[in-house]
Amino acid sequence: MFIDEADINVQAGTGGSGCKSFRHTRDVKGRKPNGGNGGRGGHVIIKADSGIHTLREFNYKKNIKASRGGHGGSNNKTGRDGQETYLSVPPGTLVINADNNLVVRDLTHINEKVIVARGGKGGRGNAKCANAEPGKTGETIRLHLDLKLIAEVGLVGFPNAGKSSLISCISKAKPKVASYPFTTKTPVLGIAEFNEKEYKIADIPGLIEGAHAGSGLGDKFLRHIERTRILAFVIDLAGVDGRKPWDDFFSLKNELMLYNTELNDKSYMIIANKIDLASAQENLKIFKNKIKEPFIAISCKDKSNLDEVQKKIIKLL
Ligand SMILES: Nc1nc2c(ncn2[C@@H]2O[C@H](COP(=O)(O)OP(=O)(O)OP(=O)(O)O)[C@@H](O)[C@H]2O)c(=O)[nH]1
Ligand SMILES: [Mg+2]
Repeated sequence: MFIDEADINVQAGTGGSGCKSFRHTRDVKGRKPNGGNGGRGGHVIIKADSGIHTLREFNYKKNIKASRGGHGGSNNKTGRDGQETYLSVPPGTLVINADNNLVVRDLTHINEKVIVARGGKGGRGNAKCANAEPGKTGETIRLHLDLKLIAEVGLVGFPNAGKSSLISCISKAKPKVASYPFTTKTPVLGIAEFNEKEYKIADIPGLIEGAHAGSGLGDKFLRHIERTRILAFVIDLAGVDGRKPWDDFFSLKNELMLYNTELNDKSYMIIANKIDLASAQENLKIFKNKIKEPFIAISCKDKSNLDEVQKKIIKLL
């Protein structure tokens, strides 16, 4: 299951207690305090890990606690620091303080990490202060994790337009392709390469008119194209499902605007797919007249004009 949001409670470890002890000697006056300090509690650290693709783990792991610091010992022995607890999340995860909605860190890079809760300081032993102290409590924080995929290109289109077919043709990602709508239910990332240039491309579930009001799978997946640099509208030029390709294009733009007007400021390209079909040939001229913008007619089936698509992507990037 692909989960892109999670709420968790995090608690860093408490510091170890300072030790109260005295050097043994027959002479009472010579009894010097020698209690060591407690160790620091473990931090809780969130790290972007390339091997993790969803926040699913946090569906059932909601309360996270790091270990406490070791207590101080006699002979000025300092307690061990508590072990850090690492939480792995997919790159592209926004870590948000749930109490004030402020972003703690946007973990966009692989291996980037952030300490979200600091372990409590260990208490001082009686060698350092007259009465040995207890360790300080570790920080606690409520976090909202919000995954927004990081890709350069986002594919947007009606179901069955051929988005998954396209990503399969130009990248190593092989999402399921089928002739029924909403085959793709979760976003898929692929790495494409063209002319020695590499870029990430995201295939997201199909969008239909009224998605902003919940029709189809809704528009929640558009969050995953918010951060892409460019958008590629994939249109079924053949109108296999009985709609008009130009209506599809205007509906898609409208849904994007209703979701977030900033999406309309992104550079985009238009890909008219299924040109191998006769009905697509018939629609070609009307499509040109109606949309009045450049587009690339392709066929994922025949693998025709795919280089043009890649060239245009590289140019826009
Ligand atoms: N004739 C023809 N059929 C195509 C072409 N590209 C894709 N198809 C077919 O169109 C159907 C839908 O393709 P998908 O790639 O699954 O479409 P999608 O946009 O990912 O669909 P959803 O995941 O449902 O949103 C499949 O039956 C494909 O075989 C094409 O260029 N020509
Ligand atoms: Mg698909």
